[in-house]
Amino acid sequence: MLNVLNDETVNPVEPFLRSDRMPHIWCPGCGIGTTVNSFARALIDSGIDLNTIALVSGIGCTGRVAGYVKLDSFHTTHGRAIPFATGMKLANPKLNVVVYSGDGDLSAIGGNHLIHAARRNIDLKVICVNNLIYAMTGGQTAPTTPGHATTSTNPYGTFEPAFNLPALVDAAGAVYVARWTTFHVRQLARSIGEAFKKKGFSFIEVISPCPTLYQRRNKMGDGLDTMKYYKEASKVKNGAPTSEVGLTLNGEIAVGKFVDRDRPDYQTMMRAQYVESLGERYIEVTGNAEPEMECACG
Ligand SMILES: Cc1ncc(C[n+]2csc(CCOP(=O)(O)OP(=O)(O)O)c2C)c(N)n1
Ligand code: SF4
Ligand SMILES: [Mg+2]
Repeated sequence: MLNVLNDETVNPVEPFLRSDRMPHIWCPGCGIGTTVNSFARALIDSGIDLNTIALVSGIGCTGRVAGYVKLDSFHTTHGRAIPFATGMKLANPKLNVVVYSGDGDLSAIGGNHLIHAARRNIDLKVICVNNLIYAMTGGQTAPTTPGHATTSTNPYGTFEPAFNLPALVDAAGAVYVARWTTFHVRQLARSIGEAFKKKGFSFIEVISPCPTLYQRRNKMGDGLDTMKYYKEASKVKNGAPTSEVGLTLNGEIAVGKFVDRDRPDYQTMMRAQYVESLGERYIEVTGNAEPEMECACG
């Protein structure tokens, strides 16, 4: 891997991808691939042992990330990436478990898992690509779709109040909450690196274009027009109260690190409770960071 990273003729991100799966399914101008680039940069910069990473996706255009990264990765059922990831973390606490999925997968069908994983402070790094709709299935309204947006299920405009995801996970107890857009590639990579250093439930929202379904229906132009909108409409508001960072159809996008707090994670609390009640009878599951087989990333 190191030789490849020093080879200027190879894109440094390439070793993190399953090139045999290319071309990928994402449309021109889609933001999901950009987020993968930032994720790979974060892995390079943090120097994290790739053998310790398990990446879990649900279903959706974003869910396809699991199939393209050269890591131990799992493409699970719709809405179930977090419970799957929780099981892995409990069985092998030494793993760095990343959940990489879409806004619909994580906050609609998977919404309960999201809030309870945050409440329990399970040590997971959640990267939520928020394109404000269910893209893969045709651009239906999601819990994140801003009011007045046009979608395939609300052709005359949406009218439901949308979730403000940073506020939701903050209220539930997440220890790290940040939001960037696909314009903020470096900041996103830095945030992912920070999340790897935190113990507990970390949530990074990435606002990302779906030019094919969301931008087109809402007359917002193509992928490049959306980058210009993200650049102009974003305001860095580190530490902003998450109740104030909700999104609107064409308005300001508050970005930055909103929450960075410390509290004991689920397994620390579990250990303390069981040691108190069971004493020496408590046998802890410590896990194993050594691969039983060499991982695909070689
Ligand atoms: C149990 C179940 N219900 C519904 C679906 C259909 N479905 C697949 S992906 C998806 C929405 C995904 O939206 P999101 O997570 O936002 O991903 P995106 O495609 O926008 O990246 C839905 C409803 C499914 N696969 N399984
Ligand atoms: S439908 Fe939208 S989210 Fe899915 S790949 Fe195309 S642009 Fe990306
Ligand atoms: Mg979506």
